[in-house]
Amino acid sequence: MFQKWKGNDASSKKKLIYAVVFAMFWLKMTFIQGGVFTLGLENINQAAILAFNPLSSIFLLFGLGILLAGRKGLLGAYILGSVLLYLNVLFYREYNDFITIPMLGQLANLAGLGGSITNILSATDIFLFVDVFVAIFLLFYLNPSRIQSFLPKRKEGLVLAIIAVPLFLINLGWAQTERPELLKRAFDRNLLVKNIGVLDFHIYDSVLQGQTEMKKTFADSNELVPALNYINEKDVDPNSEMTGVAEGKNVILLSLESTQTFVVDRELNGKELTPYFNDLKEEGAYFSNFYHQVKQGRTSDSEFLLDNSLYGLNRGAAFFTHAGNEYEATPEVLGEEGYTSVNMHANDQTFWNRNVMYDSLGYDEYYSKEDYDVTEDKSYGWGYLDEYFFSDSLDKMEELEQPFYSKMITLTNHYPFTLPEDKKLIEEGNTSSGTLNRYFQTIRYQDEALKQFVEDFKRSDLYDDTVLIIYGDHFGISENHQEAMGEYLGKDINDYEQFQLQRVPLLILGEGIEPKEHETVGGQIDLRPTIMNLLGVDDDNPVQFGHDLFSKDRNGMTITRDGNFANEDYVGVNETCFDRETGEKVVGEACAEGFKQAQEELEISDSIVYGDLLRYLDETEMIKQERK
Ligand code: GP9
Ligand code: MN
Repeated sequence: MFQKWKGNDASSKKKLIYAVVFAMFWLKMTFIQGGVFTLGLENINQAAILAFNPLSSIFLLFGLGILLAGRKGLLGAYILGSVLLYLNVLFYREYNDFITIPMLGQLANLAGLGGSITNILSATDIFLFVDVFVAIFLLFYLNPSRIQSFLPKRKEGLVLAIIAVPLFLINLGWAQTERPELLKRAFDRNLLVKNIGVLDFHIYDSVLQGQTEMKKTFADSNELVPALNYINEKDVDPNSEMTGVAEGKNVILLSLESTQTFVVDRELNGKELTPYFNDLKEEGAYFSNFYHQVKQGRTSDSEFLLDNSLYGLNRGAAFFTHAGNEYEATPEVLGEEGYTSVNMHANDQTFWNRNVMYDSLGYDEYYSKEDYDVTEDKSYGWGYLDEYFFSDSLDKMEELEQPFYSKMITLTNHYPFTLPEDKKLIEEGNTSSGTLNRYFQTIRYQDEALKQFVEDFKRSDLYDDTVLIIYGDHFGISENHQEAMGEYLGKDINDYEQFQLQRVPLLILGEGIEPKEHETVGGQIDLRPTIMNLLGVDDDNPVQFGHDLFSKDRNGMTITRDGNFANEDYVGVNETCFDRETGEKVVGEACAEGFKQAQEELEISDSIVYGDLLRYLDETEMIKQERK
C-alpha cells in the first residue's frame, strides 16, 4: 500500500517536473519568437499560431532525447534546443534572417564577422540560459532518481515524439488558414518561422537541403528549355542608341558596401551625408529606383547577380554552394573580346569563397588582402580602410593590360559601422539605434574616400578610356532598425517603405553617357545586359534574366529574392499591393500577376543554379541550330 502511494506520488511528481521542463522551454521559445524576432504579427490568430507552433518541435526534440538517453537525453535535448535558439538569435541580430543548412558550410565567413561579434552579443543574453540551470536542478537534484518510476522511460520518449506529428499537422492546418500553400513559399523565412516555429523550420530546411542536392543529380538538358522559353518571352530590345557607346573601353565597377539610396541628397544636422556623390551623380546616368536583390549571400550575391544576370539563391550563398557549377559569366564573355578581368577587395581571399568562385566566373586576377599594404594603422573594423584601398587599387589598375573589366569592393561601411576618431567627419546620429547613428558617419567617410578616388581617377590616363559604374551592394540598415529609420526619415516604416529602402544607388559615368537622372525601375540583375550593350558586345549566353536599363521597352519588373517586386506602377510586398509612387495600398488584383511572375522567375533561376544547367548550354545551342 505504502509502496504504491510512494510510486504514485513519484509518478505525479515526475509528470510535474516534465511539465515544468516542457513549459519553460515553450515559454522561452515563444518569448524569442515573439519578442526577439520581428515577425510582424497582424492579428490575434497569428499571435496564437506563434504561441502554439513551438509545441510540436518540443515534443519531437524532447521525445527523441528521452528515447535515446532517458533523463540525460532530455537534458541534452534541452541544451541543444537552447543553443540552436540562441544561435538563431545571434544570426538574426546580424542578418535579420534564420540560419539555413548551407549557411553552416560558411562558418569561416561567420567567424569573419570578428569585429561585429561583440556587438551582437548582449549581457542580458544570459537570461536565455537561466532555464537550462533550472532544468538541470529539476531533473538531477529535485528528481529522486533512486525511485525507479521517476526515471523517464524510453517508450515514453517514443510516445512524445509521435505526438509531435499530429501537433505539427494541427499547426500547419491552422497556419494555412492565415497563409495558404505556406510551405511553397519557402523563400520567405520570416513567414515560415512565424507559422511553424524556428525549430520546425530547421527540419523543413533539412528537407529542402535534401531536395536541392537531388536536383543536380537528376537534372538533364531538357530542363533548360522552359527557362529559355520564359526568357525569350520576356525579352526586350536594348536601347540601340546606347549600343557600343563605350566600345572597347575599360569598365570599373565600384561596389559600395551597404550603401542605400536613402542617404543620397540627405542630411544629418544640416550636413550632407554624401556631398561628393550628390554632385558626381549629376555627371552621369543616375538611377534612383534601382534595387539590390541579394539574400543570405550579401555582397557575394550582388556579384553573382552582376556577373551572371541570374538570381542568387534563397538559402545560403551560391558563391559557396554552387561554385563548382559551370557559368558563362561576364569575365568569360569579355575575355573573348580581349578584356582582362580582375577583382579587387582587401579582405581574405577565401571570404565568401571568392578565390574559388572567381575562377568559376572566369576572372583573370583577384587582388585580395595579401596584395594590399594592409597595416594596422591603415585598418579599422573590417580591415583596410577605403581610402587606402582606393589609392592602391587605382595604382594596380593603371598597370593592367587594357581593356579591362575590374570590380572594386569597398569594406569600411560595413556593420557595425565603426571608425577611428580622426576619420569621423560628422557627428553620430541621434536616433534610437546606435547602428543607424554610426552608419551616418561611415557613409560620410566612404563618400570622402570616394571623392579622393574619383578625383585621382579623373586625373589619371585611364579616365578617357573607362566607364565607371558605381553601385550599392545591399542594405546596411536592416528592418531591425525600422523604428530608428522612421525617426530619421520622419515617417512610419511600413512594408512599402521598407521595400523602398532596398534601393541602392547606381551611377554610370563615361564619355557618351548623357548626364541624367533615370527613374527607371531596375535591379542588379540588369547590370550585365546594360554593360554589354554599352560595350557593344554580343553576349551569346541566352540564360539571363535582366534587361538593359536604358531600354525603352522595359516594364520595370524587378523581383527581389523574397518574392516581392516593383514595376513601373506597383510595389508588391508580402502579399500586399501598393501604388509605387504614392505608397497607397491598392485593393484588388493589381499585383496578382506580378507576384506570380516573381515566383515563377525565381523558381526558373533556381532550377538553373541547382541543376547546374548552364553545363548544357552548348547542347541546347546545337539543338536550336539544328531546328533552324
Ligand atoms: C567581405 C565583404 C562584406 O568580404 O564582402 O561582406 P558582406 O557581409 O557585406 O557580404
Ligand atoms: Mn556587403
